[in-house]
Amino acid sequence: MAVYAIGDVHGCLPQLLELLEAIRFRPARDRLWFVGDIINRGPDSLGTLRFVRDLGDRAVTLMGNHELRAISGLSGHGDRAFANQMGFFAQAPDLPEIHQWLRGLPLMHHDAGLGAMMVHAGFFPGWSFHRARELADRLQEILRDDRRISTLFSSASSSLPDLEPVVTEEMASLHFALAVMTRMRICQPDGRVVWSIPGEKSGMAFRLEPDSPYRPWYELLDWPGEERVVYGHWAVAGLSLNGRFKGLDSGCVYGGRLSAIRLDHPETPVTQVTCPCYVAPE
Ligand SMILES: [Mn+2]
Repeated sequence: MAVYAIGDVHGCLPQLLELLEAIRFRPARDRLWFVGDIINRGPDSLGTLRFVRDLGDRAVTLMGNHELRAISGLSGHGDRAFANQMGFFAQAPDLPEIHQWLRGLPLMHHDAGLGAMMVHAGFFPGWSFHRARELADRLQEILRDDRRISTLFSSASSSLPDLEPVVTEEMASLHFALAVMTRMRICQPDGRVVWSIPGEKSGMAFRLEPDSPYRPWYELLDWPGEERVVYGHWAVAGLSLNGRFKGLDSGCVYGGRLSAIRLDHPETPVTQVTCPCYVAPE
C-alpha cells in the first residue's frame, strides 16, 4: 500500500486525474490524503468533490477554508465571497448529500503508524499536540450538529484574537481554532498569529522576504518528535519541504503545479503536474 498526500486541488479535476496517473494510483491498494481546498476557483469543483468523495475510505480529506466557506454559505450564513464564487452549488441535484459530506470533513488527521499528520493551514504555536487534537475533534462534532453549527457561524466575531482566548467561553476558543487551522500562515516571532498585514492584500500576499519581521507558523511550533506535518493553503510560498514540515500548495489553479508526496516512502521524489492558469492570484 502506498500513501500519498496531495496539495490544494481547487476544482482542477483534469490535473488531479493526471497526477493520479503519474503516481500510478491503485484504488484497490493505495490511500490518498487531501490537504483541503479541493473546491472553488478551478473549472470543475463539483466534479472534483464528487470524485474525492466517491473514493470513500481510500481518501482522507481535510476541511480547508473554501470547504468551510461553502458550509457556512449552504447553512445560511454565507458571506459575499460565497455568493460571488460558489454559484456552482446551485447546479448540484445532490446538494443535500454534498453539504452533509462537507460537514463531516475533519480539521486535522494523524496517523501514528505512518508518523505523519495533516492540517489545512497550520497549528497555533501555543498549542500542544493534545490541545490541537482536542479542538479539532470538538469542531468536527459541532460542524456535524444542526443546532450548534448555527451558533458557531452566527456568533463569529469580526476580529480574531492573535492568541488563544482565555477559556471562559468555549465558542471563542473554537472560532480561533477554526481560523488557525484553515487560514493562518504567519506569526509574530513570539507566536502571536498575524491575520493581516496593513497595506497588504490578505490571502495570497504573504510571501515572506528574508528580512520580514514575521515568521511562518511552523518555524515557531516546537512539538517534540519527528512526525511529519503536512499542510497546504500557502500557494505563494509554493511547494515548501522544510524538514518535517511539508507545504503542498503549489498554486495549482494559478498556473503553478499540483503536487503529491509519498508518506510511506518519504525518500520517493515529489510528483508534480503543471496546471493552466485558470485564475490569476488575488
Ligand atoms: Mn486554503
